[in-house]
Amino acid sequence: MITFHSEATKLRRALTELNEGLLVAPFECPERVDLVLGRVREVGLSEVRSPTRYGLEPVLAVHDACYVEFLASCWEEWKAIGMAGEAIPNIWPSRSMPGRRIPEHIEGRLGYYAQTGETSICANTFEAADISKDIALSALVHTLKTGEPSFGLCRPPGHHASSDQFGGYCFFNNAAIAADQALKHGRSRVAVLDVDFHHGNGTQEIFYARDDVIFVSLHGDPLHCFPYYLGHANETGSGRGEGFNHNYPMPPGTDYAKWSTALDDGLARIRESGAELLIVSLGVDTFERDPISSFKLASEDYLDMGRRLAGFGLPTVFLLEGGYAVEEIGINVVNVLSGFDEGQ
Ligand code: OKP
Ligand code: ZN
Repeated sequence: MITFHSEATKLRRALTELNEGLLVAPFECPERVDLVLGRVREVGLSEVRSPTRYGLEPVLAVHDACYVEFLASCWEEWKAIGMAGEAIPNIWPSRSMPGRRIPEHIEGRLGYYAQTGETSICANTFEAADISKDIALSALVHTLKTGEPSFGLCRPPGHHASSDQFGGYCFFNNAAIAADQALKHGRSRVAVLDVDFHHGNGTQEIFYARDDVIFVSLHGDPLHCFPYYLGHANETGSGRGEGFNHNYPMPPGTDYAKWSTALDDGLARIRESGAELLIVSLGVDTFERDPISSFKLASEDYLDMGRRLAGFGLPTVFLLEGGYAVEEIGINVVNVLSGFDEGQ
């Protein structure tokens, strides 16, 4: 295992998250990185390397160019017109006014490119997202070259980011960018397995009509859980992508016995697809004491998860997604990774 990490991921330090009707300190905070890195070092999991810079070309291969431009300039534009706080969207092209014309005013553009309202844009958001995707790509390239597993300590996370919208703490879809680049490096089919508590709606949207990336997501049922509007079991792909999207929504309270049954089923779908590489969107907000989620996984379950993934036998890249605000985020992430090392 090799870990890729950069202190620059911590450059984004938002002050606000809209949660339960209040502006609170964001759950997705820079301290998460220190907790995970601290545990990687504590158990001597792996060497820790700095990422290589890959520029914007791999980003533009999955994200809309105007969306990327918006992210690059949003904070400066917001400040330039004298807005008092962070850039928080509060109006969207919704069902009753599904306008497709992009406004000029930054408040209108912010809503146009936003899925959700909890994620504030602040200084260095673009820079952190840019390095986060470099971490993902560095991990990918290492695994493609050596066949060895790698871990990208990405932050901000990526799996909610769609081709042209940010949300759920995500800006660039790190896993989607890595999967797409793996194809460009000659792999003919790649799997993204999303084990974060929340449905990976962005990854699903990006690959929904494609058969070269199979997407499998295990998550809280969108009838009850964020992101609410995508992630049902009958979303199986469109066109040539039909059969290459598999959702496993599960009710609040789901424990590892039930969860791991879904995992085995999802892995069987990936096996059938003939995928040559496994990218794991590794969120540990399935943990029983996660502050914003409602599954019941225990710390030792993550060891078993890692062992099962190793037993699956594909070259594997782990990319950090969610997992919040508790000491155990480091333990749980590293349990998956050391379980994987053990199971190989
Ligand atoms: C990002 B990732 C809590 C509501 C949750 C945002 C969740 C974003 C999750 N009251 N709102 O998938 O871990
Ligand atoms: Zn999550």
